[in-house]
Amino acid sequence: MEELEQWKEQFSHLSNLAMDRLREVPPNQLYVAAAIAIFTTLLLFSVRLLKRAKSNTVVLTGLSGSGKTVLFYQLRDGSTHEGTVTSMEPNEDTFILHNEETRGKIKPVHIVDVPGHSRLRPKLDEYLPQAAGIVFVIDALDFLPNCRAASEYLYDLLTKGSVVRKKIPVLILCNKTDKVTAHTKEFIRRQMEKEIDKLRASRSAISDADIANEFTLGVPDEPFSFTQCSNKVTAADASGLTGEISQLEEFIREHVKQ
Ligand SMILES: Nc1nc2c(ncn2[C@@H]2O[C@H](COP(=O)(O)OP(=O)(O)O)[C@@H](O)[C@H]2O)c(=O)[nH]1
Ligand SMILES: [Mg+2]
Repeated sequence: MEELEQWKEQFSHLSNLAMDRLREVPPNQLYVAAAIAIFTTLLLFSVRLLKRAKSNTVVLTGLSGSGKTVLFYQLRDGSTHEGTVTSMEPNEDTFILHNEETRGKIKPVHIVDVPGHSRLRPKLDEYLPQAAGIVFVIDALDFLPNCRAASEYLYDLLTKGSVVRKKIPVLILCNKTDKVTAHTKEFIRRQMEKEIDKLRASRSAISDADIANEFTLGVPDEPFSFTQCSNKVTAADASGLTGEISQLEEFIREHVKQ
């Protein structure tokens, strides 16, 4: 009991001291201090809000003709909109996934379909920093002739500062699997790993002049594998044409939480 009294006394003594100190400080300084404290709190709060608000963006990208626009419409409307003119501008919208409309899900996703045309690739840099996930669409039918170009494009993505630093997950989406001649995702993954392995050797030789690739890929002296990336890289199948996009929807939902 006595100890408690002692503690109380000491506490009131200390708080009196603190109050005396505060009274000594000119009121102007107090106001400034309070203003700074409020301002920082608000700033931190809005940064958190902004971060949260931005994290529903998923970027669809890949070479031209791989099927991004068809996938975009499937996700939004559940149909392909075949016959619409190929847009050279990014397709972008915020919506509730068509397949989820009936399931009572309410969190909309922001999907951006960035055309693979090289002239428009700088557009990607605008969207990547806010992406919760990147879907890299591959034409699994016409894969072999495009393997090198697709691998180069993916290499550039996986070495971009904005992608590596934030460890944005990447889904290699092998599209057009409605046709029996489509290559499997395992095959596509392996071929791309081989191609990136070659690219890695040739790019590091010219890396001094190369400023676009901010990071290097893989482990030196080991054959390249996507598992070595700091980003999580997975592969999945889809057919935008027939609407088999469940693995794509799963990826989106995994990274854009309800
Ligand atoms: N067989 C098949 N063809 C597809 C599929 N998705 C898209 N295509 C065709 O591929 C072409 C390019 O599609 P598009 O969405 O415009 O590709 P983008 O350039 O990546 O936007 C079109 O002729 C589509 O009909 C698919 O899942 N299966
Ligand atoms: Mg398109």
